[in-house]
Amino acid sequence: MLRDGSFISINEKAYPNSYLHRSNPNDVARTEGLTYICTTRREDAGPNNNWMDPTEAKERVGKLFDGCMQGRTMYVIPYLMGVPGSPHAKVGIEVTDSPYVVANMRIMTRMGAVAMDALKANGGEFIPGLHSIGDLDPKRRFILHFPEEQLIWSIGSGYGGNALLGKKCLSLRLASWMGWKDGWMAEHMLILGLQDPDGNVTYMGGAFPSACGKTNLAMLVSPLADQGWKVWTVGDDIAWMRIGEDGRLWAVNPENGFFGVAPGTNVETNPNAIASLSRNSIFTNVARTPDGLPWWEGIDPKQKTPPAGTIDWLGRTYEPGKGHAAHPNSRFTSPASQCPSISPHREDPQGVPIDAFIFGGRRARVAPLVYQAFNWQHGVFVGAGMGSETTAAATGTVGVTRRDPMAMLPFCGYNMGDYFGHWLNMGKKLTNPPAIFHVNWFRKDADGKFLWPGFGQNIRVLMWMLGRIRGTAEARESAVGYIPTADAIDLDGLGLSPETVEQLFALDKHDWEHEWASQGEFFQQFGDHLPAAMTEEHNALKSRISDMK
Ligand code: SAT
Ligand code: MN
Repeated sequence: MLRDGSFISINEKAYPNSYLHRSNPNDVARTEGLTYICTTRREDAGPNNNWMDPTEAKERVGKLFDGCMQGRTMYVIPYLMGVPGSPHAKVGIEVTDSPYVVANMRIMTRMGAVAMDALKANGGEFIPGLHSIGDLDPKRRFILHFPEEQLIWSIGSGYGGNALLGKKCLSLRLASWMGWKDGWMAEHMLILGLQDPDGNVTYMGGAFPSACGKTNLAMLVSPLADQGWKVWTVGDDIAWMRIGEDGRLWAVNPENGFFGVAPGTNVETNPNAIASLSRNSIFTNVARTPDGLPWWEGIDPKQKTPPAGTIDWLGRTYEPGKGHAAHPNSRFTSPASQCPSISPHREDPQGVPIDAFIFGGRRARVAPLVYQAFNWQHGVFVGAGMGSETTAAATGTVGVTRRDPMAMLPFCGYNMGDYFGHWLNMGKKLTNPPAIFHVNWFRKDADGKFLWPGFGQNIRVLMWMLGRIRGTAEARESAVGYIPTADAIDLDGLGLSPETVEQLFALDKHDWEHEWASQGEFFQQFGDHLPAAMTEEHNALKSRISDMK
């Protein structure tokens, strides 16, 4: 790759064994519009997915695969998603003509002998994935999933979730289908452990859309470490969860690395990510300084522009003031084992027990800093009604609010109406269901400034959640859920004015009327696949909003 220029060296002293890759400029993010679920019945894919008939898909896209690897090397990647030795781990085999994909998969999954051993142990069962970068023309780009036969075909893209087939394709789209059929859950969730001053660790799963801070929250460095509060990282993107014999939900991170958003990552916002990416890492679409260092917007909290002579993500000399040096969706691929906060329980085959779910999105308005759902059914509704402003993680307009239930809109491999039903059913089987919360770190004031400091200080919100789980933290009932009472969250030392605190927790009747209507429009497309319980919750919310002042 160094020889053919698809890898560019990075300063070996500063970042041992690390490389830069520049993708094709038309291939810099997941392409949701070119992603399909191919099921026999259209309604199984649901209105949340693009659909193609499986036979038609194979004929149409099969033609594009004809001879596509001619003159290239074909790689066969056996990989394991899940913990080695666990009966729930899944073997995938990806065939690809992209060495960049191989190198990323080597970090993101458990590859090679460990997967072959699992294959022997499970009687030869695996999920095939066929991948070619094709000619990289978006007109001939397709990411196809065949959930009924558990098969993936991807052509025309070499980027992230489009091409690293173990990630979104296998571990979310196909796995969510399997979970639906077999009674478990595959979710777009980070998994973290919150350690209290007595050393007890409580595990939480957090669903946030791509590029909304999952990696930062999963790797949070506690500003209250001297008081004994700490966060452990189990995973930053995907959780597979099963009901244990104790009636609790147990979660495993099926991945082995991080594919994190680079811009904004620095020693202050996420020191654990900086440590994770300090060696054995791949940087995609970041800039490169004359010293051979990777550079992105926000890599240095103090320095806004890169050193003179920096080469931007497109390979041109960067001119200050002219756009970004790094692409907004530039990424680092780094081994999970290099994260200083990695949990000692990351590789426990049974996973870790989950006591809370955190749903959240990017909302300049509407959603308060935190609230708790009244119960499981209401919590499922809170997740289903989630909205978030779009980010650079997918191609398309950035910053428009869209409904993104459980942050799974681009990743649910079946009809989302049925998916809500699956969540409700799982709740019925759990004797000890996680408490459900909604957070919004991104609320802004009238001048467009963030109200909440975020990052490490988010631990204060996690501490309140822990208090709620234990029955020690206070809350008041509001139209949308339980909201912390005035001093139930420890805000000591943050220097927030009383007005800021009030704005953080304020509910605006007009905003919520809009929110309610937008949720209704979204739900309506699922027709009779939408569980009655969701309509019930939506109606109940309406009456609570109308009682608001
Ligand atoms: O899908 S990717 O892995 O490219 C990144 C994301 O959207 O989370
Ligand atoms: Mn993700």
